[in-house]
Amino acid sequence: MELFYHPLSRYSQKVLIALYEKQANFYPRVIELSDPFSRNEFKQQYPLGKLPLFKTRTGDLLPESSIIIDYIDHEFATGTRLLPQDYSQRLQVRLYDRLIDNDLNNPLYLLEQMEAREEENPIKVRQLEKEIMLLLNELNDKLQRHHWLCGDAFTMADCALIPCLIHARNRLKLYQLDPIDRYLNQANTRGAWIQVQEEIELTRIAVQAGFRPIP
Ligand SMILES: N[C@@H](CCC(=O)N[C@@H](CS)C(=O)NCC(=O)O)C(=O)O
Repeated sequence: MELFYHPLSRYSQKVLIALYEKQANFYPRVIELSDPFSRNEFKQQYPLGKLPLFKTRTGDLLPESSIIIDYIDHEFATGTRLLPQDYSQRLQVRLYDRLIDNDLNNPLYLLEQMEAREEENPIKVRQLEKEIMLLLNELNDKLQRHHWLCGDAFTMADCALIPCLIHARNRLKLYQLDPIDRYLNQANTRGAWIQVQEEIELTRIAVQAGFRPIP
């Protein structure tokens, strides 16, 4: 099994956390989407050209972070169960996974794109920040009642949330939201996330030193 990914892509980080939680064996294949040669080569294999992408045991290609996590949770009996067996609990996990991708990860990405392009549009920035804060406040309330996002157990919803919160932390003053702050400290002691963070750090250092193109 192979994972095509980039260590600085949040959707890739989400899947990496899941793979480490499951103690799954896989071949890591880092793809530099910012490098035209590497991008074209990847697109020949997967024309939509998005990361992460997973090659299954039977050689099928699976895109979409949540679908990949569903597959590996089913495929590996080891480690953390990421999608609860109970139907209503599983529905909650799927719901929050969708909300986080659509209403937190994607607007965060739009903000980063605007910054990278040095695009001046304060109204759009405020609108995106408001959208993000609406969901963060709801997550904050939920975390007041739960240890992990959807209960006592770590799930796919946490795989989706942790990388986003780390990126949102400085920009959005998350330390004012106590339950989210507590959750972040707790996430920082989780083995799977520590492993992902190490790779993020090494990649950042390589990008800063000019050894790798900026994603
Ligand atoms: N819904 C997809 C989103 C994947 C996605 O947007 N990946 C970004 C990197 S974080 C990407 O590959 N962007 C390159 C592009 O859009 O050309 C998932 O959950 O995996």
